[in-house]
Amino acid sequence: MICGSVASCRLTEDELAARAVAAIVGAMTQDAILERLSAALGPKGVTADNETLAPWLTDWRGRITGSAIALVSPKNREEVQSVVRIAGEAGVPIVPQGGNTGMVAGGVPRPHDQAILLSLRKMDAIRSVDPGDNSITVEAGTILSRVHATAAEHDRRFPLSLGAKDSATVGGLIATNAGGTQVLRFGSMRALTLGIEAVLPDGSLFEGLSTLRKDNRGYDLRQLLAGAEGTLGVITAASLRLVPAAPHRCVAWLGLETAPNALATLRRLEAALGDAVESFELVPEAALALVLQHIADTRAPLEKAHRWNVLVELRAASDPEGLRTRFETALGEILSTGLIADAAIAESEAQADALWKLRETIAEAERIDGMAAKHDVSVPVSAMPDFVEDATKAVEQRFAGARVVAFGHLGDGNVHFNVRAPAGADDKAWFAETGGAVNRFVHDLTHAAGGSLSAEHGIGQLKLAEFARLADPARLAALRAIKQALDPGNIMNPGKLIPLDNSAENP
Ligand code: FAD
Ligand code: 2HG
Ligand code: ZN
Repeated sequence: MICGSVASCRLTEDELAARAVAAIVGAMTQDAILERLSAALGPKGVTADNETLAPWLTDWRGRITGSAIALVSPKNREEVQSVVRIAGEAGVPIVPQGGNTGMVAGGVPRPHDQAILLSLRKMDAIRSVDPGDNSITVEAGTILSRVHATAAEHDRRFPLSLGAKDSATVGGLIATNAGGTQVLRFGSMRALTLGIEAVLPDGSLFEGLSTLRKDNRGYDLRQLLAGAEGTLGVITAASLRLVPAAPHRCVAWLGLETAPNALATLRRLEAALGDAVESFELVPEAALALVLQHIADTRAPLEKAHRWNVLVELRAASDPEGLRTRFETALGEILSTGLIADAAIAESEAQADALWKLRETIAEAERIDGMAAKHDVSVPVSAMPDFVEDATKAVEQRFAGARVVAFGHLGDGNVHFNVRAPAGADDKAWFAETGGAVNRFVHDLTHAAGGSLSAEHGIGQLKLAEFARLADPARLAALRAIKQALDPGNIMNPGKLIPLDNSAENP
């Protein structure tokens, strides 16, 4: 093996397997590890059964299938502590996993890992809701839609949502600092996380479940664990910020011809309606077509197809008629300027849900259709409309026949700039040959525009080499130093997020 630059460091499968085996045999045999895990968690908390493990070893996109010696499902934080201590003593990697809906294969082991896959899904208790404090405290395995429902029972809202809300867990959302479709108004998961309880790599418990809005006791460990993708510890519970309920909503679908027109429309709506504007999602014609083709019970919301579409949602606590009237007036004025070509406002909750379905199932429709090189990029909001149009042309010119589907969170300066193989091409062969060059091309354009190659999905395994290629050395050095300080044995989700130079952890 020759290790040159960080990005070019590669081990053969045999070398990787040999290292994994050596690591285990060096410390404790696999049987001994399983025995200790079973003793700590009981037989129901540990399985090495291939069939049970299989669905959790491959990431949602189907890009990586990892290997694990066991799937462990602790019931409480003490059991998590036991698992972390056993893994530390045995020198075996731990991969924390929530709903396994992540987009960058951070929640599945690497192919050679022989890891302990630590599922938080059994830890899903709602510990408390405090409406007076506008906060909720839940265990890490609680599914997002349950947080929504529980908040609603208390006349409150948890204002972060995304297409995977019925599977994604609070632990995973925090660990990836997830964004979603309400960031425009309320920010990403970091902004909504008040406190965290976590098991650190040495097995100690960080008891940071406070709901304090102000707390200046030095480095913010809560914010360090958020976005750490499980590399600094296992989140076992979290306190989250709630906001007042806003039961009235107006949802509309707009048709327009350019991306700059979309941003201009957002700014006009904000001027007219203030922060009632909670979501503003860009959907290109090609994404809508994929949804209509692959997702059952969907239909085109406007009479004609438009190059671009936008889904807008407004929310208010009271006066639904007033909200609707102000929305109609604002849309009428924008229509008269020609910025938008057509608009349909949902007349009922069912229609509003149907419009949201068109937006939230894009990822699923794209997955059904075939492979895509996904680029979760952000640039300054004001630069995004031109970036989308220009980068699309540049990619289509550079890679003949490539089809760009760029959609998402325009109001946050974040689109999913996904590139599909030419129509009729053999997906697999095209991506094997061209995928790397496409990634580098899109990320170079993003970098040149002052942007980020990971706006909301994280780095995981899939963006590691590109992160190493483009990140500034000071950022990488600081990440590595923090990782080394908290996890000197490198047992917490190794090979994710942090590119280590010339080592086995950077495949
Ligand atoms: P997993 O996929 O299980 O894990 C993700 C990462 O978090 C891994 O690195 C894992 O090791 C770590 N992790 C999980 N639990 C813990 C824990 N308790 N402690 C420490 N580390 C942990 N993402 C967005 O940001 N915005 C979107 O709009 C969006 N839409 C999506 C739509 C669809 C249809 C799908 C499938 C995914 C979407 N995602 C989106 C991606 C995904 O839902 C998020 O990344 C989510 O935060 C992952 O949560 P999870 O519980 O599935 O985590
Ligand atoms: C979304 O916004 C998700 O729908 C998924 O972040 C993005 O599939 C994607 O590329
Ligand atoms: Zn997204």
